[in-house]
Amino acid sequence: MGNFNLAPPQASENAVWHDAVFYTLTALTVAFTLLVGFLVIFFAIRYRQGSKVNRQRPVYEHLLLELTWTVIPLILGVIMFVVGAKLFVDLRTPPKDSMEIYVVGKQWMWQIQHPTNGVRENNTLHVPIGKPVKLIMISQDVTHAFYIPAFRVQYHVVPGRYTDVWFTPSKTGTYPIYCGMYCGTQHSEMTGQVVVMEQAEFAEWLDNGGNDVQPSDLITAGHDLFKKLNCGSCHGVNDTIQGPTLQGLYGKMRKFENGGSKVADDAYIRESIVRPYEHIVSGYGREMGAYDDRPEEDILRLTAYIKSLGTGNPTGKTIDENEPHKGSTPAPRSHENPIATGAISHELKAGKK
Ligand code: HEC
Ligand SMILES: [Cu+2]
Repeated sequence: MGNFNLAPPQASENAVWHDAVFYTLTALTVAFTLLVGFLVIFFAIRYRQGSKVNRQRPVYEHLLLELTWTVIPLILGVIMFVVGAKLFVDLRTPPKDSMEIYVVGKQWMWQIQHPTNGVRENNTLHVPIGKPVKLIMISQDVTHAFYIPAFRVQYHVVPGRYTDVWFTPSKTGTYPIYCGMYCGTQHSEMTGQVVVMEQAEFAEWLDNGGNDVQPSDLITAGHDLFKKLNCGSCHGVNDTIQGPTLQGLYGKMRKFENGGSKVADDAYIRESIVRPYEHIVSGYGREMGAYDDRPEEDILRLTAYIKSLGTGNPTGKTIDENEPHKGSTPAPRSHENPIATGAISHELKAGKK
């Protein structure tokens, strides 16, 4: 409960005003509710049937009292209206010099593109501190709502029409993005984060093409995906207990647990990722989960990357993110390849099942 907050941090210039209006309205509402409630109860008790109070001269009119309870709330109401209306109009009027960023909402993710150099990011939005940012938004399917509580902004993201929302970040850090409009099964998972950076840092980030820039070639994209999906935790530079190496796999003859064999071509690699249990490599078990929920595009990328590690290793790439599960049996070196000695299948069968 240590970091339980009643309200999100105020990370945009408008958040301060938003909260001022919100809390003032809340305080006024509570104050008047208490005042009226108190008077109701007080008079109900004082003038209850049979109480011995003086009822000789009832008051039917009292101009000063009536003016007081009319004019004071009127003034307060007008002040709140003017401040609230100004805030509302400001919020709907992005400054002319705003930095523009495009946002596409779709079930169930946010795709973001920076127009200056086309940097794209998914579910992450990098913005500089102290500069007005205008998001131009549209939906690819149903109505969503782009919501950043720390900035106190939310606006509809509608199919077939551009909408916009703007803010000036005032505090560096990472804050959540939510979808604020129910949009189907995984609506609650349609989240992301906005990263507020120092201006210089942001300029550098943008110049470097962003962290999540989509690589244009398949192999690099496949390599990124390989890292992201943690394939390297089982597939390293050498065969290990966790899994066979994919180095030089393409075009190699594979032997299977059930006795069959096959040349590792594109189709085999695809099948090994999507339905790994179809052909279990000799010496291993059904350790690998099926990646059958990935789009074909991803499988293509992974296949291209694995091919690039192929016989002869034309790109000179090696799998570098090989970090077999920490705390498990240390990875055997290739010169003592347990598959060659047949040791691994015993170990696997004895230890893992
Ligand atoms: C939990 C460990 C684990 C993870 C994670 C894993 N694999 Fe595997 N993988 C294995 C094992 C064990 C085998 C050998 C048994 C088999 O054929 O299913 C294998 C086999 C393969 C093969 C066939 C290799 C050969 O020698 O014929 C390919 C290709 C492959 N995996 C690709 C991937 C890719 C791509 C990913 C990430 C998307 C991945 N694997 C993630 C454990 C893993
Ligand atoms: Cu949504």
